[in-house]
Amino acid sequence: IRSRGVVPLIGGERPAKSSERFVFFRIEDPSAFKVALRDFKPTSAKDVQTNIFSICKARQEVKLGNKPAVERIKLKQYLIAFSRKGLDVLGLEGKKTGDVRFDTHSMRDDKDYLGDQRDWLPLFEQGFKPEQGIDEKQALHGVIAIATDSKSVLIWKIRQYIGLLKTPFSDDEDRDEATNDLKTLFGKSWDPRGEVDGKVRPGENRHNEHFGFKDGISQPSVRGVNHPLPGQIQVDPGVIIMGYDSDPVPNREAWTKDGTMMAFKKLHQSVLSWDDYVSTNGQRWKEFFPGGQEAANKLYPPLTNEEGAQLFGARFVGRWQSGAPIALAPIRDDPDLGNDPKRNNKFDYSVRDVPGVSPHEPSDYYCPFTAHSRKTVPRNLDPYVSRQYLESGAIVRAAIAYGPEVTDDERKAWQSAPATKKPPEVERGLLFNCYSSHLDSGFVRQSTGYGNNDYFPITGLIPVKHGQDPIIGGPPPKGSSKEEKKASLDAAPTNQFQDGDEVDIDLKIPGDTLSCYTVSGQISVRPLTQAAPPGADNPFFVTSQGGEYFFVPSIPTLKSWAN
Ligand code: N7H
Repeated sequence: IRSRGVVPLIGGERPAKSSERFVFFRIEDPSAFKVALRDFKPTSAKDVQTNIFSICKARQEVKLGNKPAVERIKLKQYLIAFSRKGLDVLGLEGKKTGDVRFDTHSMRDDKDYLGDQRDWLPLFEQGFKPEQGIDEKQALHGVIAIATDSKSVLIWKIRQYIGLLKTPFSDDEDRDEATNDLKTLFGKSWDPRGEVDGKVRPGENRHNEHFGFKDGISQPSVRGVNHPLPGQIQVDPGVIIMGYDSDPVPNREAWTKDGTMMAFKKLHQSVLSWDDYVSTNGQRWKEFFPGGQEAANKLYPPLTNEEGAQLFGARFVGRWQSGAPIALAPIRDDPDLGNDPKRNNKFDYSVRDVPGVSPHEPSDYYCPFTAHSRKTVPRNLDPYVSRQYLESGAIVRAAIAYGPEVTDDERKAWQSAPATKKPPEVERGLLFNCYSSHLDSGFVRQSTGYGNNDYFPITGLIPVKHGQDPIIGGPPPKGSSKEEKKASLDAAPTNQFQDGDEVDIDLKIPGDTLSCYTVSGQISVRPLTQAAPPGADNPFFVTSQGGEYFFVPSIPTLKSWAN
């Protein structure tokens, strides 16, 4: 898997990247494109591991006082992936990947279904006509991701002493150089339609996304490929890579083996609105304190308003900004826990130490059911949902932040504007991308079956309305015209179902007849007191700007396409 698969990150390894560019393209001359493919070298998962190893080794040498073998490590890593239209153009029309969604839909077809509430960027909208679907002459055919990282081993040592955290070399230059090389290589055979650039945040925020939370902590560990860290969720290889154990699609065509599906989404984050919402509501910390008001009154010292705001934000995410899970640190942040990879995934949301709370039932005593990381990976829903079903929904995430840091001037201007006339927020957020062998089991299930589903996680025999995921939630708009959709969102941005509706929640693993079952029943609505999603006047803080589904071929398959 490691040397054949091009997934740039498998289970739990941090990607060696400081900067990443996604070049979205159309293939203009398929034969010439295939000739160029001969000289295109995608980076294998094994290469990524070797790169990380060489950085660690050089740093170790410096630590021991030896001269490192290399003084500057420049990494340029590439991944190529194709949309369904792109595969067709390459001559694979009629050849199915086996992923029915990918074979029959572009992400644009699923815009409403995924709950994307606002207009997309023209790059991802290109030529889409609601009645006819994607315009063949405009559709994106593929993407090349270029991830760069430039590290000076010696300067890193000096930085350790003087605490200088700025990157001394520009990863952007390497990225631009790599883009130019690609443009020369593919020449007139392609039309690069748009570039979307991501960059890790500077200094101590390097591993944080724009709301300030450490990202990339929890990844599935692939059985037989890597050693799991304590508590890390383990999945069979076929959940992530096509053609192995637990691949939900039986009898895939041979060319898909070692490939994977990638879902890309550009997600805008309203950082100032988030900060404001969290700090305003943080003062109410006693209302959502584990154990209730009585326990909150006994806490000594009580939380400051700032700590209350941090707790409020942490209950939205399921982790503190440091990465510490609130399931283990429910009241105050614990940065040592957040930074310790051997402990920061060692939990499964069971509550074992509270009298009156059953350790054998899902409980939201410490962590709300709606917290983003719990919605997307509930870890344990015994006895209601099988572990096998939860495992089958795993994705490998490889997101990177984009956009500038918030400046003091921007913050001041935003804060001083009246509530009804806030200036639009600067374009910044997350270039989300993830991998799994099957879109409906992974990305799509997490978005629609989990994030946008008020009734997930299943916590009893009768569905209970917990609410939307406050980070990625947002129900599909109602109505058919643009105006109707907008009106429905403005009127009720958080309600997908009405009180008293009948719901069916399908817990079926495709291709598996043993563990299929459906929970259905009448809704019992519960007040959303725990960590209520933003209200009508404060819509969701993450807005999708568009994206696409891509198939990432294995290196041998890619080479077999080259002329
Ligand atoms: Fe999420 N955030 O900063 O709030 N996410 N996410 N995500 N996310 C996670 O464990 C975030 C998005 C998952 O195993 C953390 O790495 C933001 C989408 C999954 O415990 C944080 C955005 C989807 C996990 C964030 C965003 C997911 C996860 C905790 C968009 C899937 C692992 C750190 C702007 C469709 C859960 C960590 C587990 C964790 C944030 C998007 C899925 C901090 C800001 C679109 C599976």
